[in-house]
Amino acid sequence: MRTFDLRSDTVTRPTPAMREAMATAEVGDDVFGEDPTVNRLQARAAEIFGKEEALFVPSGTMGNQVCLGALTRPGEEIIAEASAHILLNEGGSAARLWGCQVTTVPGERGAMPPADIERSIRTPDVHHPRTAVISLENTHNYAGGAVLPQAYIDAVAALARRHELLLHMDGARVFNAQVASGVPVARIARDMDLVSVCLSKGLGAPVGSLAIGGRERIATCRRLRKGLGGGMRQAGVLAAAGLIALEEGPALMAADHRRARAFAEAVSRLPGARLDPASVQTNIVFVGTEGDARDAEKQLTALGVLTFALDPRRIRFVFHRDAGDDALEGAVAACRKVFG
Ligand code: TLP
Repeated sequence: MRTFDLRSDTVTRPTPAMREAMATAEVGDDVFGEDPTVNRLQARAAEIFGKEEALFVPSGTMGNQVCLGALTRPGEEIIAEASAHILLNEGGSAARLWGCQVTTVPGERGAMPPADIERSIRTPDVHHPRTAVISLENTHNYAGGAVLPQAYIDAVAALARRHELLLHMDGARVFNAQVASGVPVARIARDMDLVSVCLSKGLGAPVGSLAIGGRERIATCRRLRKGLGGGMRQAGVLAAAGLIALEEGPALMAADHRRARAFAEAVSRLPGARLDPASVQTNIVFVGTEGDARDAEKQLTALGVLTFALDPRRIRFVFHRDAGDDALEGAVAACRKVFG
C-alpha cells in the first residue's frame, strides 16, 4: 500500500539538488559570523523582504520566540489571535522565556478585528500589564491557511503606530500568502518590526527558519538565539538547502494550493465531511468531522493517508511539494471511504 503523508508541509524531504548543495557547502563558524553560506542566505532573505538583516535559526518556534524576546520586556503583554501558533503550539514560551503574557482576540479567518485589538490594549495603570506587541500569523494555520488581506495588515499597522506598539508576524507560511494573493512578501512584511519565516515548510528545506528585520533588533535576536542554544556553528550545510528553498520554493507553491482546493471541492461533496471549499486559499484544508476527529485520523492512516487531528472535531490535510496528484487522488479516495 502506498502512503501519502499530508500531516504537514514540514514532512518534505530535501531534493537531490539540496543534498548536493549541502554536501559541497562552504562553511565556517556561524557563532563568529563566519559561515559564508549562512551569511549568503541571511543577506538574500533580508533583500527579498526589503529589511536590513536576517538571522538563521533552527526552527519556526525559535524564530518566533527570538522575535518576541527582542520586542518585549518581562511583564509586558502580546496581543495574538485566539488560535495563534505562538499561543497554542510553542509550549508557553512567551511566558517561560520572556516573562510575557499573551492576551487573545478571536479572529475571523485568522484576522483579529481591529476594533477588538484596540479594545484589548491596556490603559496605563499601575495594575495593568503594558501592551507591547501585536502578533499576526500569515498564513494562519488554524484558520485553514487563511491569507490576511493586505488592507487588513495595513489597518493593524496603522493602529499599532497610533498606540506605539510593535508588530510581529509569524510568517511561517508567508510565501504561501504571497503566492495566493500576488502581494510580494516585502510588501506584506513592510510594516512589521520583526517577521519569522520557515524554510522547512512549503518551501521544502529540511531544517531552518529566519528572523528578519532591522539591524539592531536582529542583533538582539542573535544574542537571544545564542542563549537558547541556537548558535549552530557550521550551519552552512543547512543554509545551503535553505537558499535553494528560498529561491525555488515559492514558484512551486501554486501547485500545492491548486491540489488543496481540488481536494476540498471533492471532499465537500461527501456527507460525513464539513467544509467550505471556497475558504481554501492556500495549502491547508481542515475537514470538520461528525464524530471524534482522531477516529477519522486512524481510519485514514489505515488507508495509507496520514493526517493530523489538530483539534477534536477537525482533521487537517496539508498539501506540499512531496504530495503530487497521486497524493491528491489517494486522499480523495480514502476520504470517500471514511466520510462517504
Ligand atoms: N506548525 C506545525 C505544528 O506545530 C502545528 C505544523 O505542522 O503546522 N508558526 C506556524 C504558523 C506554524 O504552523 C508552525 C509549525 C510554527 C510556527 C513552528 O515551526 P517549527 O515546527 O519549525 O518550530
